[in-house]
Amino acid sequence: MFRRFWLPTLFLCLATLPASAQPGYQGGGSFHVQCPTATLLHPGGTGTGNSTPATSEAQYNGPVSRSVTKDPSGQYSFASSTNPNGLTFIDHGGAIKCQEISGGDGMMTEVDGNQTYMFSFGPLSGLNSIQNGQPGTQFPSVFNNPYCAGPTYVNGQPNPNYGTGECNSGTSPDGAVGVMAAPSIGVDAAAIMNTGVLNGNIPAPLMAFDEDDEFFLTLTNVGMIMRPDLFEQHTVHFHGYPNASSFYDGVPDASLAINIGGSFTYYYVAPDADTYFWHCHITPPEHLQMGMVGQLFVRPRQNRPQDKANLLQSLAGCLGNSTDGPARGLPSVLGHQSDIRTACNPATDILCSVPIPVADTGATHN
Ligand SMILES: [Cu+2]
Repeated sequence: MFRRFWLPTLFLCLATLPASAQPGYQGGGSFHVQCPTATLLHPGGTGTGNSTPATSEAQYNGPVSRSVTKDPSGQYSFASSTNPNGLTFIDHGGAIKCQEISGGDGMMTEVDGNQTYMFSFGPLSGLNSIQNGQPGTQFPSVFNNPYCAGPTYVNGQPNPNYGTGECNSGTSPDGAVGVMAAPSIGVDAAAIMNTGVLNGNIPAPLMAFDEDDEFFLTLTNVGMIMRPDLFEQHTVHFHGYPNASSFYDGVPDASLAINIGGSFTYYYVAPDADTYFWHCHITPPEHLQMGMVGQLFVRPRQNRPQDKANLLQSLAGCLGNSTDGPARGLPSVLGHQSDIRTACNPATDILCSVPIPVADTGATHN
């Protein structure tokens, strides 16, 4: 009943769109690429920890207690008559970061020049950064542009979109492969396959984002062109990482795995700055050792102090209340030590790896 009603309604709506609003191209098959520009944690705008989370970092001024009554699209409400403030949480700033990778195969050149076949992840975003030894992780403002570096893809395959509306500027070499320019919708599956097949990187594409970020990582399984006898799934597992949910942990028997021809966007928050490694978790002794392993950096919050700010103040702040700071000669602003996730007390926590200064030396940032 629902479908009989809904489909004709959809066609009717499309038919009545003005020509300029109709999609220029619709594609993607079973692939997708996902990178939101606003989220519950990072909606942007005044009164939040980062007013422009889709384009830049914000200096850390201590936690902000904030309530939201609707999601960024305004579609869903969290408020009710008994809970008029909706969701309340602590906002530490941070930003939104995105990255896109392929799971497939590739060739590794050994020191003696020998070519060795590998299972591997390959970069599908930030290609220019990857080529320059940088992470392929990008802000949405960079990621959400069609990859467009020139008439050919990195592997030498011609880019059929070059010179068209999808790729006519040559100015988004760090954009995501498969993303299409408006008004097109969907993704360009041919671009993903042309770039991702036999384009593995050893080690896997470098990832780096910041403490307090949200990270959206799209994995597309492009298959193994050198091994048509195989039908390998792939996943992404951040090793030793404080995942919010095992659903995104990439352990296939506890979660899900991505089939050939499929895309999946993993979601992470970043509570613990550290150096990690990540790998495919499909029969790890095989896929990991065949090459599906890479590095991950979560940069610490201490990289984002206010310019000219007192370093001790911005890192330590108050120990959880507004009277502690003044008692120690510090302002009453809350800081690093007020958050149980980042408080660093070496006397009681052997894992505390970012100790704050023991005394105020008057040092300032910049
Ligand atoms: Cu794998």
